[in-house]
Amino acid sequence: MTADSSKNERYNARAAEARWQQTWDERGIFATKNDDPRPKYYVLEMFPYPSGRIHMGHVRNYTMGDVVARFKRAMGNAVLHPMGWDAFGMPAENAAIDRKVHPKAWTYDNIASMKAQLKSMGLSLDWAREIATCDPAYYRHQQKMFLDFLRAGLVERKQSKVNWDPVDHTVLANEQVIDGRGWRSGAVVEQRELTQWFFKISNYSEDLLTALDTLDRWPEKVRLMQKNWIGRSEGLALRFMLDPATTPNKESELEIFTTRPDTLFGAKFMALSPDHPLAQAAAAKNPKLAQFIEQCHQMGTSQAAIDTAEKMGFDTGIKALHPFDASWKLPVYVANFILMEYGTGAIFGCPAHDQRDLDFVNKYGLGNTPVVCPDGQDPATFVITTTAYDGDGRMINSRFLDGMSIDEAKEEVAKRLERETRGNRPVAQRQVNYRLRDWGISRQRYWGCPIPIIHCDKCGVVPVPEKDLPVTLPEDVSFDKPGNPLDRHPTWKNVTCPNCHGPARRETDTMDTFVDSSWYFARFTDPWITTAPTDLKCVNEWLPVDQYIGGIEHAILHLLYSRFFTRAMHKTGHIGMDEPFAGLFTQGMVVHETYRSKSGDWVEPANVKIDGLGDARRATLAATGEAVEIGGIEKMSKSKKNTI
Ligand code: OW5
Ligand code: ZN
Repeated sequence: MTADSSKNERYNARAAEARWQQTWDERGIFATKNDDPRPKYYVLEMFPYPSGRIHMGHVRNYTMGDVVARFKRAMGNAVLHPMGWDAFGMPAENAAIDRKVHPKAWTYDNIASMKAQLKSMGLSLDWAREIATCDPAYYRHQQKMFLDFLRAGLVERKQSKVNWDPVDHTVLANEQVIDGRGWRSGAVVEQRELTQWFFKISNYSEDLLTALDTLDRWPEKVRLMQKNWIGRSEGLALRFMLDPATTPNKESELEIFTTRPDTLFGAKFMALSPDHPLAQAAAAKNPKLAQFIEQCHQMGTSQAAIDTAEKMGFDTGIKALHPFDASWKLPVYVANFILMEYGTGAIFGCPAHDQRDLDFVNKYGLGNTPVVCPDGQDPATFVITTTAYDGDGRMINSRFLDGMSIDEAKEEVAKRLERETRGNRPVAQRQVNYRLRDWGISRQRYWGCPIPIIHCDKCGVVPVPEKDLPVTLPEDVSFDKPGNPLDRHPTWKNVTCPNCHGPARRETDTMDTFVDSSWYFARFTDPWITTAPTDLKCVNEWLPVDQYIGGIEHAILHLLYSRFFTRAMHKTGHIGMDEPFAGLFTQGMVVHETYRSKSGDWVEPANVKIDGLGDARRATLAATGEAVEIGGIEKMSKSKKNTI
């Protein structure tokens, strides 16, 4: 609108909205009272990262929530519609590194400008309940719950393999490793064994899975994504005998996990994870194998990295005996696509019915024998060449299993092998496996919630006594060197042990920011209480959230972590239920075409001139006429510059 029209129009938005917004503020009409007797309705949008300024994704999200809030208010409900800030995280630290501004100052400046922007939208929010996760008044309660979870057996400290960036001196999430290199430094990522803190989300694998069926106001798509992420599979843990003449230290057996025991007669090889103890033992006597394992470790740990990397193996010379025929010997390989974290870190490969195994045998010339024949195919002529068959059918080439269905064959194999014993133990046992791993929450970063633990040489791991909470971040830190500023702070980490009063050190890792966002919705129900994370009466009256609204990119991580955290809070007495979000609406991404210049740099849409239509559509740099390559339509992002 022009300056002129703003005077003449009947509705002068600029003046009217500011006036009404001020009146709403003064009268506090969107402030909700916890003792309001009307029926309660809790509508919540995923709270923002204070990244600088709001973007179109925020506008969509908070507008939708506002429509619901105003509708429910008009219908006579007491509506809770709060807002806060997901304020910890790497962007604040990166700003500190790049622009020499303190993460705290950067964060609170951004909060101020984004709050002004949200206010100018006229959203009907209860600002009296505003929280920021970087406020010690918030994170002290998170530290308290960490200690409660620890006592309840829901927290564990263990060694685990991580992606380590040797230049930035930090652990990287799997998503931050691109083609084996750190996303920021470009350095080749190493795999390191680090001791880290874990939340035992896998204790709840089965419950998190079955309770998905009760979430009837969630999108089917999100439930399916969580189901696949949890990845329940039924199978058989099966002990293969090894030929001790071929093993490094006379090892005599190898336990594997399989979901396809029906395909045992199609086995062509065994494969071990590079981290399997047997692989390690063999490598100790074989430098070439040690070298191969080293090479495997140069690859990222993510499933995506493993799926896209070329299948590689190394024949250890070890032979395994087929469980139904001791004269049938299978070569044992170490292979880069077997994860130690899944099952036992060892498999048998049936190439005809598994694509990875087929790619593997085709590379190493081990052949394949189909053992499941699709209906309508002639078993005599059915062959597999480059595409594995994983569909239904009848068993063939499988001795006593021939003619059975897959399910009958699975049952028959399980029955026979669980009856058979070796060393007083059954050769096989039915087992349920989950893909879901425990949640590693340690980050070697400054701008996060300190983990309230003290390390003492005498007493080991000692929880910070509750009277000493919160453990607050020191403010005098420097970002001039890579690594964790908490670690090299001159005094912060030196403390006396609460147990023996000797010299001890603070834990310098901070928590993953997804911990912060796993319970903020509960804190909103009474953000004023200082003695506990939640007031039980308030939290149980308001929760579960009636309508939660946010981006689809959180379908798995945030929405699964929050479901776990709510269960953990339930177990430790901070909440009275298991499911935090009764209704969920997910919005998609705002997208735009991408453009690249000849030199490969991303180009902003504003600088591109488009001519022609359909196949004749061409792009050039508006300024110079240089040809521009038109790329895919992708989620708007600063890095790809496809924003308007
Ligand atoms: C926006 C939603 C997002 C979420 C909410 C807050 C974005 C949808 C996708 N703090 C966490 C968070 O996600 C939430 C916790 C509960 C874990 C865009 C994104 C988009 C992005 C960038 C730009 C334009 C559009 C251009 C930027 C150019 C700058 C120059 N989405 N759609 N469009 N916080 O702050 O990211 O999922 O529900 O609202 O989002 S958040
Ligand atoms: Zn001690």
